Amino acid sequence: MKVTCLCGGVGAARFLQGLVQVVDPSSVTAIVNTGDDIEINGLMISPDIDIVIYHLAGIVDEERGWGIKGDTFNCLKAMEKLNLETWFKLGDMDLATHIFRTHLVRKGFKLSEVTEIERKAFGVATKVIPMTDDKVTTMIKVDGKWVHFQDYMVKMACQGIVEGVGFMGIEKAKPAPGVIEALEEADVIIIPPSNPIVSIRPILSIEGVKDIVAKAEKVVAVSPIVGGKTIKGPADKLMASLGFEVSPRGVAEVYRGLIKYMVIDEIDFVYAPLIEDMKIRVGVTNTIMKNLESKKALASFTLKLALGSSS
Ligand code: FO1
Repeated sequence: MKVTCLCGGVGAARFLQGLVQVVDPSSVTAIVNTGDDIEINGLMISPDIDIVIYHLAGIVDEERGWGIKGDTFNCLKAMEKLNLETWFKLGDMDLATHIFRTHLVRKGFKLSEVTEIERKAFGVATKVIPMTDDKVTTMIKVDGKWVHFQDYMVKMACQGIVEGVGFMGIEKAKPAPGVIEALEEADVIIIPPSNPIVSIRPILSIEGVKDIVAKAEKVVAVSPIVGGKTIKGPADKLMASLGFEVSPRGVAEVYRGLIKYMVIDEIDFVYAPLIEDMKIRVGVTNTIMKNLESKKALASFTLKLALGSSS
């Protein structure tokens, strides 16, 4: 069985940790958002790719959800003295990944090629593919001014009134090698609990992706909104500011016409019939991924809902 996931950062990565326990890890492909990518101090950072790889490699700082467990920040302290940008916390070990990526891209490697080397170096069996090798940048309009997504999320701590979201470069971006094949060959396409606005929309906006997803039978999303808010990140704020209800029904609205199944949390059970009215079959379960057991249970439940059999 082949499983393809459309992934943002932490929520998707935690889901993948469970998924690779219930299916063969090498049968899973993660297509990862690159709209959050940013260049800082000349280094190319691909946060969602690293978050997914670090989780699958078992080396992530679980508490933060990003970076490497036990990492130190000595280089960052030294950078401060040199007046370099230090608002984005790059750990010493994490920096090696960004130096490696920047070095290879400057030598002419594509981001997808670098990512393939990276995941093998970290011993990850699951295929990890950036959504595109082209530059796409998620921009947020806050209080009348367009800023990079990381500026909004990290530097500004999601403060201010969001008036718009845009994906710079998306019109010209081509799917990275393997993206279309992974979607076409998938027995099931999963949208894990990622930010529907800034993590999944960019992937769906890449040429050809939305059409394949819309035509596929087995497409299941897990709601990242639980009890009216997100577990991590600004999905709730961004959905509200774009006029979507901050609920599983609002998430279903973002994915309308694309998903056939949806997993929602027990706390949101009242939304089940409302989402079923949108011709989306709903499964209700605990979606809070506290430990490996709950991650496995959620992955198993999600597969079962879409495939109709135990996995
Ligand atoms: N998120 C933060 O909130 N603060 C940080 O300083 C930060 C640094 C960072 C470094 C490397 C990396 O791969 C991710 C990092 N993140 C940080 C996470 C990242 O900003 C977001 O969680 C994702 O872009 C959204 O998925």
